[in-house]
Amino acid sequence: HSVAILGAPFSKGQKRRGVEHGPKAIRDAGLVERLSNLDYAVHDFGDLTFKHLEKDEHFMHVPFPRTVGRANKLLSGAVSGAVGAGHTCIMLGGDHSLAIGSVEGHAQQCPDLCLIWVDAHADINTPLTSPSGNLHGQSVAFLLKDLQDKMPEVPGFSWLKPFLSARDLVYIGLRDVDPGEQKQRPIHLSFDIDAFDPSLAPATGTPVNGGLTYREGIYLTEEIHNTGLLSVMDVVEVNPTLGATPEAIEATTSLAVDVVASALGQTREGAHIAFPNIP
Ligand code: DIR
Ligand code: MN
Ligand code: MN
Ligand code: MN
Repeated sequence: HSVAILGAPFSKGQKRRGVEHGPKAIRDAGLVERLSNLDYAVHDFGDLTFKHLEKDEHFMHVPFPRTVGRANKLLSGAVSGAVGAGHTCIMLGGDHSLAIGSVEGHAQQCPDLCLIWVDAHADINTPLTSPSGNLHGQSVAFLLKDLQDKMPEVPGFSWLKPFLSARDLVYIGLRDVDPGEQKQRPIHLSFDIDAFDPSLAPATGTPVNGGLTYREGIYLTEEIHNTGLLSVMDVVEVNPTLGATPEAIEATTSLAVDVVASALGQTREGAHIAFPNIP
């Protein structure tokens, strides 16, 4: 098994600065070492470099449409390349607008993928419904064929054709699926750290009370690992500049490392051989 790590230090899908430091903060919390300890060959491809566009007028009340569109086009190519080379790909954001390019690049290699969106938010606004204008709250709307006639043409996104059906998407982990219902499809897990309760993940831009417990989040990623079908995972919205204390930042970044390690097979009980006495 080999894992590609792709950093995407990008924040223009929302208005709070600092989330572009997510990739460094998650690496500094020990991600590569943890995955190496799980016996993966870890290929860290470093961080993508995103161009600053001088002229990028609002589209309606949506800021930085061309900057976000271009960043996602670049990310799409990188994810497609990593998956095409046979890696399980971990994309470290950055804000959640990056899921547009991440899922699109994944779909270039795996057109039959399904998408699991773990988030406090649905991120399915269109520019017409969005209260904030922020593109990180609109990622899913760019991907869904079902919403095509509700989506205006946003500058910067002409390269993107919606490809996902609503039935290819779930918002939380599947818990009870009969064997005959199961489909062997590559999984794209898009994990917004704000899905967790703010007591666990305080360093994020839009915390909402009443989130996942540690046990719930890790259960979810353990079950996703057990499917054997995880192909690409996004970890987004870790903003190390928004922790009130060093402890709050550390709690958030080490939680991000835990969910990646768990999605890649780290078990809470540790590695052990079942029934070691039976040959
Ligand atoms: C809100 C917040 N629904 C919006 N979305 C966030 O701006 O569209 N997504 N924070 O993660
Ligand atoms: Mn989100
Ligand atoms: Mn969210
Ligand atoms: Mn495994």
